[in-house]
Amino acid sequence: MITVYSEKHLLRNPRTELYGGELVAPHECAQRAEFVLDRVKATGLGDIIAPSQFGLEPVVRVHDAEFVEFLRSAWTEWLAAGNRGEAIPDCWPARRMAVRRPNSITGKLGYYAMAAETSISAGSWEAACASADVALTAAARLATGERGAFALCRPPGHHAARDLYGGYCFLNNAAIAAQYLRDHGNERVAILDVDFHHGNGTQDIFYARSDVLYCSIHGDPLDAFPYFAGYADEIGSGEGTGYNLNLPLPRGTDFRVWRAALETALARIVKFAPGALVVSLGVDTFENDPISFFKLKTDDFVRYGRLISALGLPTLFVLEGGYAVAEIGVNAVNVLQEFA
Ligand code: SP5
Ligand code: ZN
Repeated sequence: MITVYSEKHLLRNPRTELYGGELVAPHECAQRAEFVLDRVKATGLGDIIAPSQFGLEPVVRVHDAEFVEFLRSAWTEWLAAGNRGEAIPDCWPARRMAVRRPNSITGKLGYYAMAAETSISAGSWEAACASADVALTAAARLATGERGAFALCRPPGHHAARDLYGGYCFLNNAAIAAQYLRDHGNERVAILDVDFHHGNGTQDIFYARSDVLYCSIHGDPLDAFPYFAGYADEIGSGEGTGYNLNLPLPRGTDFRVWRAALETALARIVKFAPGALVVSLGVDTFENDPISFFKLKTDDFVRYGRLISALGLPTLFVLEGGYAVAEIGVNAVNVLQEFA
């Protein structure tokens, strides 16, 4: 199975993450991608290729053009305004306030951010573009007939909505890839999101559509980030009603319980009969993940990779979260084992 990787992920190297009332070293760090790459090499998963550049056209198929322009210029504007630290929002359009885009960079950060942990720093935009290119390059491999491909994306993407960034995400790599697959020969595309967190961004992008099915298994938003999306009664809207499936699970969920939810999601995907499957592959479901509360063990990742493989669909794996840095490579590549 082919892996697409770009060393441009190193350009995403913030110093800060707002966490527990402190500015700490970011959980979403460069070492994550390096450990996954090392494991791909060590296991001989398959060839590793660099991405091609697709430009912004496939990006603005799912993102708002003014939002994309904001991301492109945010760091320059932040510095020009005389700020010394990294760009962090400190004011939001809360209930009954005007949801309108201000001119000031600090106002725009609040307008476009869905969370404050994701500091914008030099190079973040360039890394986000390279990450989208990684997903698109892998998607193009599927479009030309390969059965499986692994997009080793960093930064991750599934919290980025049409016009929102946050949750360590800027551009929604999986959504951009799913739209690309729609635009290149597939009438229906399914997205299976197995990251510990609900992919509020992916849900948002496809919420009113019946041509892209979104299924997610995640920590119950009553107790887990992103808190304001991921409830079971979010089923889609308009034509998209019935094409969004959220399976929130409680603290302490182990593989027995998690697998039952996976089987529910897989049954829904089989009924949908997609031409291709995009897996938002976060391995923060791991028992030792520092910011999550599921209890999956290293071998469980092999087991669920088999279940996904058994669908027999052309499948694109897009790396999302996973913060037990030393184990992320083994856990992620375990999922891919059956495909290789
Ligand atoms: C892609 C992805 O996995 N993004 C995750 C973003 C998480 N953002 C903030 C998480 C805050 C977690 N707080 C946990 C408290 C544990 N004591
Ligand atoms: Zn996550």
